[in-house]
Amino acid sequence: MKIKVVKNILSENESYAKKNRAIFAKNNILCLNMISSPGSGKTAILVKTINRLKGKVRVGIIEGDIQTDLDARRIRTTRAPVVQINTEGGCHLSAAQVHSALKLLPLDKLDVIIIENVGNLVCPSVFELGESAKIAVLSVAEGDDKPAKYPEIFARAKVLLINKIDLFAAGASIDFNLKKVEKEVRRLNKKIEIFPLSARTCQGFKNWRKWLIDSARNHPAQ
Ligand SMILES: Nc1nc2c(ncn2[C@@H]2O[C@H](COP(=O)(O)OP(=O)(O)O)[C@@H](O)[C@H]2O)c(=O)[nH]1
Ligand SMILES: [Mg+2]
Repeated sequence: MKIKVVKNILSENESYAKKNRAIFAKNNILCLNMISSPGSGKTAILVKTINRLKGKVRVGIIEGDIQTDLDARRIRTTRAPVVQINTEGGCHLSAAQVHSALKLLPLDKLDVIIIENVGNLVCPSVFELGESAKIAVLSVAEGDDKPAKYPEIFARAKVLLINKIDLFAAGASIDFNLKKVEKEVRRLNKKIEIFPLSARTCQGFKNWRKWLIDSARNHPAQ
């Protein structure tokens, strides 16, 4: 019985994901679903990314959090359109929630929509939102064993951003072997693009920005 309930939830989610995909295709929008643990730096990366894409790519944001509009306020400082969703305890965004948020965004004026999912490495990787690609974020402060412990998201993501690399230069005492993580992640996912960067210093942003601009221009019709 339990299995049936899970199946129903996933198939209802899939029907909204399909509707969202149709909306993105109609408006020629690249949609990215950003997934990580809380505090890895998703919002900090988004603020710096939006500011670096001005004049090149028009970005809209959907913010998912359990409570508060704190992240939407941070995004608003960039003047990018943003919609905050509060899941009130839910550990991931659903395609239906994203569908409602899309009604509040100026779709005809956007090239890319980035969804910042609820901070969690597990549940958000299972619920499709209609995105073209998942972007995983892992910060060096979290330890280098996370891809081995939580393989699903690293196996499904198109891009991995390894954030907070400024902590190496700052001499912080952290156990994070970049080469080991890259090897482990590529074992799970041969095609993944990996960009080590820092939302604090903007080191490494050049390659991530280029990937976004190229993907916004060249993504296939969904
Ligand atoms: N040193 C350092 N701190 C960062 C970096 N990116 C984010 N932070 C800090 O990490 C904390 C969590 O960042 P936030 O963007 O809220 O993460 P989110 O929960 O994934 O959205 C904040 O205190 C940020 O200032 C970075 O590249 N380097
Ligand atoms: Mg955030």
